[in-house]
Amino acid sequence: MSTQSSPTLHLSHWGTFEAHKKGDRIASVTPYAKDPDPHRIIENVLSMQDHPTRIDAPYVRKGWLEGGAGPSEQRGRDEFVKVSWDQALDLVAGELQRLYAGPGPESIYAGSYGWASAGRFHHAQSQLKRFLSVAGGYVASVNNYSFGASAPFLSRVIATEAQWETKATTWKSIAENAELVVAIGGLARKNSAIANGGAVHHDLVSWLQTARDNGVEFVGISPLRDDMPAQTDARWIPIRPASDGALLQAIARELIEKDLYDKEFIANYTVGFDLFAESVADKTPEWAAQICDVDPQTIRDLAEAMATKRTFLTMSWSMQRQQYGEHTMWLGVCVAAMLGHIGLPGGGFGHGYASTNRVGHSEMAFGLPTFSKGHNPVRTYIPVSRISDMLLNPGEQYSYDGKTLTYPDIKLVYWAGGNPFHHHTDLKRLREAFGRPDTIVVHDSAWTSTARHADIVLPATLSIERDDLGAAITEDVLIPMHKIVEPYGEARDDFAILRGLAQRLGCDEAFSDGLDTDAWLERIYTKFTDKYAARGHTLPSWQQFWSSGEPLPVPKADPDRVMHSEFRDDPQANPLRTPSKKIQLQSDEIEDFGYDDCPGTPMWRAPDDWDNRNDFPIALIANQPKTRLHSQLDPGDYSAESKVGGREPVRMHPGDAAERGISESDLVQISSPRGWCLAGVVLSEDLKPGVAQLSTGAWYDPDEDGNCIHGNPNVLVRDIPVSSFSRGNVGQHVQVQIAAYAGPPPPITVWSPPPGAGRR
Ligand SMILES: Nc1nc2c(c(=O)[nH]1)N[C@H]1C(S)=C(S)[C@@H](COP(=O)(O)OP(=O)(O)OC[C@H]3O[C@@H](n4cnc5c(=O)[nH]c(N)nc54)[C@H](O)[C@@H]3O)O[C@H]1N2
Ligand SMILES: Nc1nc2c(c(=O)[nH]1)N[C@H]1C(S)=C(S)[C@@H](COP(=O)(O)OP(=O)(O)OC[C@H]3O[C@@H](n4cnc5c(=O)[nH]c(N)nc54)[C@H](O)[C@@H]3O)O[C@H]1N2
Ligand SMILES: [Mo]
Repeated sequence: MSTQSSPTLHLSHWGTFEAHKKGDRIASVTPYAKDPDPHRIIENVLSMQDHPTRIDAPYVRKGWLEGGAGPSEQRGRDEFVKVSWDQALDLVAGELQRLYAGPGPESIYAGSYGWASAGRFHHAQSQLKRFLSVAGGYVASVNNYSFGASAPFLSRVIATEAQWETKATTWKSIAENAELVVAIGGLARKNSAIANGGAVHHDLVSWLQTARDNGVEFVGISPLRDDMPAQTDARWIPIRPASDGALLQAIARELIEKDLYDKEFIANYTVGFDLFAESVADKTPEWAAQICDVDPQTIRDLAEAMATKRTFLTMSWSMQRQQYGEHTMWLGVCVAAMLGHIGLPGGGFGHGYASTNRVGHSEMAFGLPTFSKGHNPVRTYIPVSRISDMLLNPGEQYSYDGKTLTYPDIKLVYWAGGNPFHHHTDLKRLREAFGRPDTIVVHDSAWTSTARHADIVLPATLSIERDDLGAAITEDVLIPMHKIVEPYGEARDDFAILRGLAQRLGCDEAFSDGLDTDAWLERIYTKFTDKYAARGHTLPSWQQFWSSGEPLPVPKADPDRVMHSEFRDDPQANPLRTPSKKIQLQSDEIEDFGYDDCPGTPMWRAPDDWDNRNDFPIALIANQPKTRLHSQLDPGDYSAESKVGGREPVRMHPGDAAERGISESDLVQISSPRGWCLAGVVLSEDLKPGVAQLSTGAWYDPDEDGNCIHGNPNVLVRDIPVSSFSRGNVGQHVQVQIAAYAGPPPPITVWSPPPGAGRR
C-alpha cells in the first residue's frame, strides 16, 4: 500500500496526531483536531525519527561473534559489529535450532514484556509469541508491571483482574452521581496521556470539570499535590509514601467507633467482618497519624465525610507497586465495603482511574480487531517481574498465588517491544542476570540499554514507518495508520524479521498463513467488521476504510455502566468468583497459603526499606514520566527539553534541599544501598517534605560499577517481590539520600550509539 499525501493521521499510545512532511521526514506534528486535551509527548517523534541512536542495521556483539554463544560479563560493555540481514537471521535461526534440538523450548524465555507501539498488527510482542509458538514454544510471563500485585490478589477477594480495567464504573456515572471522590494516589493528568493501544480523546480533565460543576468534591491523598488536576479543586492530604494502609485501617476503625458503617451491606455482600473489625480495634487515628503524618482530626473528618456522602474511593495502580501492596488494596476494598456504596451509580471502589486514559471509559461494543499470538505449547511461566530471579537461580522453587513453581534454566532470552533495562528494578542485579544466558536477541528501533546488553540486535521500524490498523478498546474510532516515512536505514518490521526466521526454520506457512502485511490488515479488519455486521452494525469495506485515510466511527457499549451493580441487585444470581461468592474482608484461602508477608486478614506493615531511614531519609517516588511513555523516545524533543543539565529532573522540597546545601538546577547524586544515579534538581512546594520524585525512563547510562550518570531510578530500587503471593514489582518507592554532586559532570554517552555502531 502506498504512503498518503501529507498530512497523515497517526495513532500512538500517547495520542493521535497529524504528521506534516517536508521532503522525506516529518517536519511537524499537530494534535488530532477532535482531541480535547492533547499531550506534548507526540512531539518526541520529530527528532527521534532519525536520531543517531536509531539502529541502522543488524549488529552482533563482538565477543559473541568471535567466541560464540555462552554466558558473558561483557554484555553492555562490548563493541558491536555490523552484519548483513542474512547473516544476522542465520545466526538467530541457528541458535533457536540448537536449543530446540538440545535443552528444548523451556530454555527459551520470551515473556518479552513491554509496551511496544500502537497498531493492531505490528504489535512486537504478539508477533514474537506467534512466531515462537509455531517454532517450538517458549517460557512466558504472566501479569504486568502495572498492576502485577492487584491482578492476582483482588480476584481472590472481590473481582477479576479484567473487571478493574474494562468493567469499571464510568466517569459519566461518577460525574453525575458521586458526591465525594477520594483518590488515593491521585488522578494525575500526566498519566491519562496514554492508553495501551492508543489514545484518541483525552477527556479526563473534562470529566473532572463536569463532576466539579455538578458539585462533586474531591480529596487527593498523595505525597504530591499535582497528582490532582487543578480542575478538581481538591483538598490535598499529603501522606507519607507506603503508609496508606495505616490510614485506611484508622478510617475503618473510626467508621466502627462512630457506628457509621453500612451493616446491611456488610451482612448481605461480605464475609469476615468480625475478624476484620477485631484487627483494626486498636488502629486509632492517633496511631495512624504517627505512621502517615496525617493529623488525627483529618482522618476522623474524612471517615465521616465518606460515610455521609455517596463516595467513590479510587486507588491508583501505584498503590500496589510497593511492598505488601496487595494488602493496601485490600484495605481500600474493606473501607469501600463498609461505606456500602459498591454497585451504586457513582459510588464504590475503583482501581487505576487516570492511571491511563482507559479505566472509567466505556468500551467498543463488540471488541477490537485482533491478531492472534498463537498457542504456546510450553506451560512454564514466571510472574513477569521475576526476570533476574529466574536467570540467577535456575531450578529454584518459589511461591506464587498459592502454587509452588520452579525457575527454568534459560539459555536464550528474546525481547521485542520492551525494555527491561527501563522497567526492571535493581539494574546492577539485572546486568548480572543478563550475563548468564548463552544468547540474548533484541529487536528495537533504538539503542536502548536493553539493545546494548544483547548479543544480536535487529533494527525494527517505528510505527510511522509502516502501514497498520489503529484501534484502542475505549475509543470510538478505528484509525487507518498509513506509513508516513520510509524505514530508517535497514530497519524492518518485526513481522518481516520473524518471517525471515520462520522461513529458515521451515514454519513460515504456520506463522504467516502465507499472507503479507496488506493481506493481514485486510483480514484483521474484515473479521472485525463481520463481527459488528452480525450484530447489526454495517461498517465500510477495507478498501473504503483504508483509502479514506479518516477515522472510522465504531459503536460503544453502556456509558452508564456501574461495576458490581449486578452483584448488588442479586448476589445469588450474580455471585463473585471468590470462595464465599461475596466480598472477602478476611480470607481462609489466603491464610491457608501460609505466607507470612501476605496473611489472610488485611494488614498494614512498614516496608523493610524503612529500616534504612537513618541513612536514607528521603522517600523517593519513582513514578511515570510526564514527558514520554516510559523510556520510549527519551532523546525526543519534549523529553529532552525537560532534562536539567542533561540529566533527568528530580523534584525536591525546598526545605530538604536547603538542609543539604542544594539549589535549583544543581546536579545531585541520589544513593540507596544498591547504588547511585545523578539527576538535575527542580525545587517544588508541591511535594510533601521528606519526599523526592524522580520519574522512570531516563535511558540507563552506567558507569563502570553500573551506577547511572543520567538519572534512571531503577539503579536504586529493590528487586524484591511485593509479597510471596503475587511476586509483583515494588518499583514505585525507595528510601534514598541526596547530596550535591561535587565532581565535573560525566558526559552522557547513552544518547549516542554504542562502540562499533551507528552511521559513519
Ligand atoms: N521504578 C519503577 N519502574 C517501573 C515502573 C515504576 O512505577 N517504577 N513502572 C513499570 C510499568 S507500570 C511498566 S508498564 C514498565 C514499562 O516498561 P516497558 O514497556 O518495557 O517500557 P517502554 O519504554 O515502553 O519499552 C518499550 C520498548 O519497545 C520498543 N518498541 C516500540 N515499538 C516497537 C516495535 O514496533 N518493535 C520493536 N521491536 N520494539 C518497539 C521501544 O523502543 C522501547 O524500547 O515499566 C515499569 N517500571
Ligand atoms: N505520561 C505517562 N503516562 C503514563 C505512563 C508513562 O510512562 N508516561 N505509563 C503508563 C503505565 S504503563 C501505567 S501502568 C500507569 C501507572 O499509573 P500509576 O501507577 O497510577 O502512576 P504513577 O505515576 O506511577 O503513580 C501515580 C502517583 O501515585 C502517587 N503515589 C506513589 N506512592 C504513593 C503512596 O505510597 N501513597 C499515595 N497516597 N500515593 C502514592 C505518586 O505521587 C504518583 O504520582 O501510568 C500510565 N501512564
Ligand atoms: Mo504499566
